[in-house]
Amino acid sequence: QIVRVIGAPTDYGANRRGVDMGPSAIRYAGLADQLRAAGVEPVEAGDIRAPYAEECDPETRSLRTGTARFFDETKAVCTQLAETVESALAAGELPVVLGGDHSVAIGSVSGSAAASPIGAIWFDAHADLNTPSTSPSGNIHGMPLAALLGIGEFGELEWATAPNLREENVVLVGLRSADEAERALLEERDLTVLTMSDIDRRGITAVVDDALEAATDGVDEIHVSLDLDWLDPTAAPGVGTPVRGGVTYREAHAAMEQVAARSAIRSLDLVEVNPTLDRSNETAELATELAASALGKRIL
Ligand code: DIR
Ligand code: MN
Ligand code: MN
Ligand code: MN
Repeated sequence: QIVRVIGAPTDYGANRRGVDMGPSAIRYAGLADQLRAAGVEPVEAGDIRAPYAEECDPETRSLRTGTARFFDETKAVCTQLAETVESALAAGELPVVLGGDHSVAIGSVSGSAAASPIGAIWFDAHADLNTPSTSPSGNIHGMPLAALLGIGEFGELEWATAPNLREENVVLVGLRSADEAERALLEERDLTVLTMSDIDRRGITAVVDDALEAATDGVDEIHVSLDLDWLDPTAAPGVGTPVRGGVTYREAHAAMEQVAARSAIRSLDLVEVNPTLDRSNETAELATELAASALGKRIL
């Protein structure tokens, strides 16, 4: 299996944070070697062109009534990324997208779902279900799932939605921070939510079993979106929005190994690694290890 490694070095949060250095940090941490250890063959595609925040026009920051900062830049990056992911899949490769902030998932998932239906598992402390009008921050990294599902203002934006992704096949795992509008959405919609409390009560294996079952109901393959803030900050300090009470290092590996065992993974994101906040590139290393587990690396 050829794995196409695609960098998407965005950092379009409220203040420039440094998450745009994620792709470089993850490569430097030894992603290619880890992937080879997983028995796949990495091919480096380089980075999608993403202008630095300082190059961008500060006036391009709002969409209709609400706010989505760096909307135009995010659209440009995600459109290119979607095309790159789609052509990797057409060539029989498995795309691994290195963020960048989580807004890049709008591109990776829409590219991944372009040709045929797919499920998605969001391993994340957050729900990423805000829209420009509900977002408390205006940061698009808190909106990618809403965009892909065409929720709110995103319904009119063809580039941002993934019609081949049904919400019945979307699963959030490890949620522990949701804004008010996100809670309301989760009440009324058909996404599956498995929170940290579910993991506390039932254990990671039972929870990931349920996640895989829901995500693959009626579809053959899944996209895995791994926001490194899914893990507890003690294991993954190099992220922009850490939330205490996340999964442990070992739970994260167990989850990824379980995903690999189902061998239904079509594409993978590794996002929100921020080297400026990290401890000697530990979070980037963790991202490479988890990618290897998700793609089939085993202890024996
Ligand atoms: C928050 C934080 N819900 C927001 N979201 C984050 O800004 O919309 N997502 N950090 O990863
Ligand atoms: Mn996220
Ligand atoms: Mn998050
Ligand atoms: Mn985020």
